[in-house]
Amino acid sequence: MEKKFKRTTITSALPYANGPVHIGHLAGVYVPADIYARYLRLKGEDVLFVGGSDEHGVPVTIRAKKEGCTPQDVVDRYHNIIKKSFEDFGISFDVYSRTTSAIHHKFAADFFRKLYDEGKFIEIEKAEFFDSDENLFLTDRNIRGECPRCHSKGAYGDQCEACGATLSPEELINPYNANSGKPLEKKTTKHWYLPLDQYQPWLEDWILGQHKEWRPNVYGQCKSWLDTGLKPRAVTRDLDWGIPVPVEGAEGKVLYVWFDAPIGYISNTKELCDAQPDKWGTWQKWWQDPESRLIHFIGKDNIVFHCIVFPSMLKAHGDYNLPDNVPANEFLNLEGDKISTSRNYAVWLNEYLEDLPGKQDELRYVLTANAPETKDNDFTWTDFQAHVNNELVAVYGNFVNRALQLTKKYYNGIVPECGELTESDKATLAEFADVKKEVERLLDNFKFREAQKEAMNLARIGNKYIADEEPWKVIKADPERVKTIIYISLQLTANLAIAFEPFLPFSSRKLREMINMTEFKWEDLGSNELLKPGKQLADPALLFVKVTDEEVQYQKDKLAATIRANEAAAAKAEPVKPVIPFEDFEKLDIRVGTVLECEKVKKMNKLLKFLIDDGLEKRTIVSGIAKYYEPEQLVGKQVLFIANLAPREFKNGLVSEGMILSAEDFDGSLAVTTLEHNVKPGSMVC
Ligand code: B3M
Ligand code: ZN
Repeated sequence: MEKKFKRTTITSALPYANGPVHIGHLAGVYVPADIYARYLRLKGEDVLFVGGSDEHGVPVTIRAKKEGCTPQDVVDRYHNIIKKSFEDFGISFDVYSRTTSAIHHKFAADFFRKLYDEGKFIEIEKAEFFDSDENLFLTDRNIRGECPRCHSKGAYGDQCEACGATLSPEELINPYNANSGKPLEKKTTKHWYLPLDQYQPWLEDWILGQHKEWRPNVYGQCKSWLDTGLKPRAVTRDLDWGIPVPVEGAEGKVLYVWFDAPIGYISNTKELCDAQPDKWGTWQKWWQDPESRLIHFIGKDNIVFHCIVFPSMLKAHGDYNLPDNVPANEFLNLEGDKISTSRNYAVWLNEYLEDLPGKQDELRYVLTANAPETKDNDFTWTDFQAHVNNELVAVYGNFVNRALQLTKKYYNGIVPECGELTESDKATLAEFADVKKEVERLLDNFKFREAQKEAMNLARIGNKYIADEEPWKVIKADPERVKTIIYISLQLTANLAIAFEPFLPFSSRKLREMINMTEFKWEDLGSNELLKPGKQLADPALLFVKVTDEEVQYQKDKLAATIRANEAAAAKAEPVKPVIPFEDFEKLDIRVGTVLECEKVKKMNKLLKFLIDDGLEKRTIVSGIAKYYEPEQLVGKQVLFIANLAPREFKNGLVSEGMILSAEDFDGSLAVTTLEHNVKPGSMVC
């Protein structure tokens, strides 16, 4: 049985304030949450849309260390950048606050304290990895070492990226600090744990039994966590950045960021309600009244925290509503690659608007059209251009422009009277009356991608109608009939302004201004009396303009430059090989040789064959540098070569008696080593 709710509390994941937000965040969390909030508001429902920055946690401290500033400096900077990006993209939060606020600190500490006092935590003491230089316990992700399964170096404390194994730091061979490379020792420390295992039976019933309607990816992930069996989870950390654990004997410990962050949804609500009690009532109304419904919008990496950990915290506390739904999205990739903050591989929202000013709705549209609702999806600039040009410009914009231009041309921009309806008029009206029901059904089920498609169908209906009716032809023979055609087209136009409002708020507003529609509500969608005859419309302007090939190329070039920069950085970061004793070096006989002859090798286009004067005799050496030199460039030059390397035979029978030394540049190209001034051939290199 459907429960009836009086109001809806919508939360969207609090982004970490250690970098700007990118299109992946927007697509996965904020655009869908915003569409939903706008839709409910348009329906006249009571809605609260909560956002905020997640400002604690280790990544913030790492960034601060790298930049030589305080964690507070880092979060101040990014909180402001992120907040502004959300405003710029029309994400209509009712409150956007931050977890460093005094209200939040107190609220989260009180929450912890209540659970602590009621004996809801267990205390566990155990040895953990510790870096004595930095006086720091390390998180799993900041510990690296050799994988116990595949023995690749550099596996993380939680996972080996080479073989995919899930690991714990204890399993790593020779663990070291991922940031400094320093080997780690172990030190005993005490923490408080939420015994999730005790909540397992309850969670099984609540999620697996009562929430079969959740998205399959969400339900499936919960089920797999539950099938594996839940374990107690630490809710405190040894760290000097965060909310101090409000318990005696907990000096130097803070609440784990994933304990305090979701409480931020509640404390941010409190901040809003305390500031405007007349408008919002009490925060308890939004979080504890059983007639309020709670919806969390998140990305898939946050599912366990929002479906298992946070609900267990709320359950342990006892006074709170549990989420009604958690429509988590999968990931958005970019041009076939994983978006990555640390590799700077992303389309950052602040940069997008610098490059493509005013095109907020274009991005919102494309991100929803490609929303990663059921599987990971890919954003490409070519696809972005196609969606904008072929749909927003050619369908929606084109229809609206035709309807408004014709009204201006024939009726000075005044809405004409509607005459008698033909069968085709009636069919068109019936078609767009149906769209409302369909869009609603989809939005109610968090199917934003399909819902937007339906809205676009309205515009397609309009385009087809005008194309079929050909008012520009009919106007000569039957001017009365054209009034009806334009009247209907204008009603469709007004419907589009409503239907697209949740998805494309900027262009919707622009359109409403053009048609002088001040009042509008979702209920009106499907009506053919939105614009009354005699109403004066404003001057039409284009709703959307095409994205040019140059704009697309510019963005592609920018990403390519990032990839190149990353490759260069990775090459630079290639660790130095293990230390060797001097005797090992002495085993190598490196000498100077003079190139007597040099030629290409038939059918082996990478190779050059050298004849070298090595001081005693002539020897042949083959080297894979043909791509970088013409043979004649090198004749007469003195090069360095290894004289005592075992001879190597190539497929064609050619034997190389040594190896010429070359330097490999970061782009993979080779430069042969030569001498600053000539010496006798055969001279030793030492
Ligand atoms: N800051 C993780 C993330 O941005 C985390 C979400 C907190 S929601 C309470 O993916
Ligand atoms: Zn491995």
